[in-house]
Amino acid sequence: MKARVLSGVQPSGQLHLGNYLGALKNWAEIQSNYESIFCIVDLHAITVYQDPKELAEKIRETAALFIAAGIDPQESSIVVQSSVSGHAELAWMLTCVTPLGWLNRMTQYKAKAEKQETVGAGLLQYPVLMAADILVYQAKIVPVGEDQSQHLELARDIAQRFNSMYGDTFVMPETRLPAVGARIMGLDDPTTKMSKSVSGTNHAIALLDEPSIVRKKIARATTDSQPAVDPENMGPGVANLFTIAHACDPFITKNSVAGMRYGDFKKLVAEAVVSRLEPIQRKYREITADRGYIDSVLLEGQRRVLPIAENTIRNAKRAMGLYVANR
Ligand code: AQP
Repeated sequence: MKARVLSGVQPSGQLHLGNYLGALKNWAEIQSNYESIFCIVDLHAITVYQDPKELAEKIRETAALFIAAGIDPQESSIVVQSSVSGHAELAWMLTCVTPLGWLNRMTQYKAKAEKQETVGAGLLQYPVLMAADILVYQAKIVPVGEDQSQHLELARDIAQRFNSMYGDTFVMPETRLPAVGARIMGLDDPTTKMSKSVSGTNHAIALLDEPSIVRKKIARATTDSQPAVDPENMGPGVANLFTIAHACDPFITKNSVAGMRYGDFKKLVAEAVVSRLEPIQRKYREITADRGYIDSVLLEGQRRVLPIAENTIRNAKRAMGLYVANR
């Protein structure tokens, strides 16, 4: 039997190159070796305010981008998190075994809370819901970018605590980071992670950015005061551009860029990104031409995974002594 893989993306804005190189590309590469479930985690997105109309559109757009980036809906299940109630149900059970101090330590919570006028309880709760996403499917492998490593450790701690309090119920999940591209930084500030929720026109490259926009953004990317690429001594901006180029085209290596003037180097990076995005954008246009297609994929994904989630919920309820009807 194939081991199960679970991962997700929030439909909270435009998917960017960090999401692709840190997550989607990796998913597409490993999907045939596992039983894969890829989620559009809309319940996570609402931990900060989302415009309802936009969120509804983004959920479908995100699903279409999964497929355009190489996720095969025949092979993998593409699921909207809120369409399987087991995520939220298990999250509550796990909340009750999670010490508050564990959540207060999460760096992403601290960073996001700083930006909110009023911090919703859901923001603190976010990593418990993420643990539930993984554990409800008994997933063994969780391919994510580096920013999620701390949340994954917490998911393991929560699983362990539940298992030791109530008996073995959950499979222990493992983090799987990509070899290259685990942490793509913002073009405007190479010390912060490229992120959907950071504003600014030159922060992120969206997967649906036109080639002219990609070229413009990379031309403006922050570098440093050196004239040319020194592979042994790259500043953070140049190192980030190199990582992007190498992840998009493995033939671009430190040797091949050594001594290049920054202007030429940026052109090379831009062309590598444009070539990578072009087939994704073409496929995206094809898929979205048929409005009903995405809904049919999401319905099929839900149908496939529901029995797995229901089985885990039954087991977790029995373990805790909650009511389960005798049938
Ligand atoms: N910059 C990144 N580099 C590599 N991987 C990344 N991921 C996200 N950013 C990078 C990975 O993409 C998957 C989905 O993550 P997400 O939906 O949380 O994406 P986001 O862009 O981080 O979204 P937000 O809404 O802007 O969240 P915050 O503000 O929390 O960063 C994950 O596997 C993630 O690791």
